[in-house]
Amino acid sequence: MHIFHNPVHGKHDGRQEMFRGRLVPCHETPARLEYVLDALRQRGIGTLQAPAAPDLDLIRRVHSPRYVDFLQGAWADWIALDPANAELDILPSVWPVRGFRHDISPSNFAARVGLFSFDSGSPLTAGTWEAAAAGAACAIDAARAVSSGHGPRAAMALTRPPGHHAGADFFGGYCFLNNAALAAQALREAGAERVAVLDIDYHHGNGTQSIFYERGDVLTVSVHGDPTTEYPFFLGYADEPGQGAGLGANLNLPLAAGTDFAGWTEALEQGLAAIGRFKPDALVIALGVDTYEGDPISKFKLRSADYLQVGARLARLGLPTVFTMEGGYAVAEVGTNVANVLEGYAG
Ligand code: OKS
Ligand code: ZN
Repeated sequence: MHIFHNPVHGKHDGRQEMFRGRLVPCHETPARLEYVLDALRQRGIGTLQAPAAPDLDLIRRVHSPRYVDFLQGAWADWIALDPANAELDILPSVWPVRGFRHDISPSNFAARVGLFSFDSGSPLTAGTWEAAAAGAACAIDAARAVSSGHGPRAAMALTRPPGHHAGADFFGGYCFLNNAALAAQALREAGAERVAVLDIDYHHGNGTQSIFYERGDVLTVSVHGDPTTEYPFFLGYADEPGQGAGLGANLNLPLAAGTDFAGWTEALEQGLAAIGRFKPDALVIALGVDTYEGDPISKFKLRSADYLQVGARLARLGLPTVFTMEGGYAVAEVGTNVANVLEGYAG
């Protein structure tokens, strides 16, 4: 398996996120990826390669150009406000909720940050753009790698920051560019007529869903903690079937907090059945391992050995497959669990 890893992921290194009235240390840390890299190297899984330069045109076909411009320039704008800001991260604090205008372009920096985000848990730092763009390049290159050969092939975009919460024009949930959506779009443009995205992170992939909600060429399926109690709360319910040309091309499978591997597997099988009916030419797996029983911010009960079976089950689809790295915060076990998925997949 080709593994595109992001050599500059560590440049995205948030200091703090807002949680219950306090600033607390970020869960989404550079160490997460280093554990995965160590586990893969130790077990000799895959060949690691760095990505080429990011295809900014493709990124601008998935994300709105004005959002990409904002992300690219945000840090310079922040420093321009006050050079002392270099010691601080950018954290959103004001949002245009119901009744506000979305068709305006405020020049105030806090207003622009709010226009392009949805929570105060996702610090934007000096190196966020560089890391996110290189991560997007990993996803695009992984898609192109599985498109170029004959028969089923698989590649992984082993990157952070993660991507599945990022929408066409907003960041949040630690995500800035939607790597899974970029992989799906790259697969389409490389010739796959129909692409399925299966999101098995603990959290609903709201960004991916919203990007493809009105498209019939990309099926989005997500198995996740019930948003009634779990982040991102405002999307990810069972009654979101897609719209317009995309009607019938979105499937949400929310599960109660506390769900174990048996219950989770039942939902996975429903998702796989929908993917089978869709008859995709290629597959993207948004792979979060925050479904692990020891995850500090999530509430499913998967065990490390279960991930071997998950990988084996996904391989049985026999489709060209791109994995993107999403959540997982039991830092020391993230490496074991991701490596188990890939080992199970390789068989
Ligand atoms: C509230 C908690 C934010 C949870 C973000 C979830 C990130 C994730 N401050 N998404 O898949 O793992
Ligand atoms: Zn997650």
